[in-house]
Amino acid sequence: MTHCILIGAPVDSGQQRPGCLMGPAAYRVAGIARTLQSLGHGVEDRGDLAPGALGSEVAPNAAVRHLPETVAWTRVLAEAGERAMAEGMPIFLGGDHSLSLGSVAGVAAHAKAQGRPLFVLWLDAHTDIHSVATTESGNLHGTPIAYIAGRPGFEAFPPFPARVPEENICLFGIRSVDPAEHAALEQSEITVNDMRVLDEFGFAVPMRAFLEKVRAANGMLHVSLDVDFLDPSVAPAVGTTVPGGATFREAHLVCELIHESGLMTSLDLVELNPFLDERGKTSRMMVDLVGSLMGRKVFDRPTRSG
Ligand code: 5AB
Ligand code: MN
Ligand code: MN
Ligand code: MN
Repeated sequence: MTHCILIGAPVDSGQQRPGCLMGPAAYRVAGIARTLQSLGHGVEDRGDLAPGALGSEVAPNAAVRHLPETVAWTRVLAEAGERAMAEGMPIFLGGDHSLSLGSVAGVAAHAKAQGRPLFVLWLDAHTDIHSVATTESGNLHGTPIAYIAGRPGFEAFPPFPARVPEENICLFGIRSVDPAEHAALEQSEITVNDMRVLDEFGFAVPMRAFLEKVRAANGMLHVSLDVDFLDPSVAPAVGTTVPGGATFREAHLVCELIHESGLMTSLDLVELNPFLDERGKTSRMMVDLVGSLMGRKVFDRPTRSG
């Protein structure tokens, strides 16, 4: 049984479709606490965070939106995340994906203090590896991977506490990559499991391979689940839909494998925009996936990866 710490992060400044700020409320309405409790876990809901006072950071790239807000959120989320890691498993209720600049910073500070390597699993249609300098849309929800990997261009942000080695980062479900991101990834050791790979090998084989790496290194595992990892037919409530995503069963299988590994130590739920939903369908789907991540299954059977 895990002590789950819910941290509401109504971040809406990393993109341009207002509504992600309603995400934490939608997860609560969809029964995230009840779901976790029914699986035997303890739940502590710390309510919603608010960004601290805004600074006057100016981006080197005129396209960039809401830099001071994003920096302020990063600070407050990193603090809350580091504190929660010492007490249980933080589950960040987003909020757009720019919240992961802060959540992963907090988790990385904790892992560093523990002397354990941190691994990051990014379930997403997008690679989110723009820097503040390369983003063309100016939407900072497309940048956290670059910050986490310690890439340049984040001078306006608090220094990342302990950069996550590229070999420890796995992007999974990818099907939309900008040219600057493509160039960055070609020069990197980050694992990119795009849909081409997942179509050929299935979801289980590459997922098990990554989880085995985490286990072999006695690593901590942060999972960042972007709603657009899922196919828009099962999860329409997201501003950046991309066709050809994970189906209902593929997504559940991924979550079941992560649970069976016993490795996950923190989780982000990001990019849910309840304003775009169809009668709560996406909110409920995300809570359902949290159930699988935290141990719901039809039958107990010996795990194959552990
Ligand atoms: B998400 C795009 N690469 O930079 C950009 O949803 C999309 O957190 C970013 O994965 C999508 O604006 C960010 C075109
Ligand atoms: Mn994302
Ligand atoms: Mn995405
Ligand atoms: Mn998105």
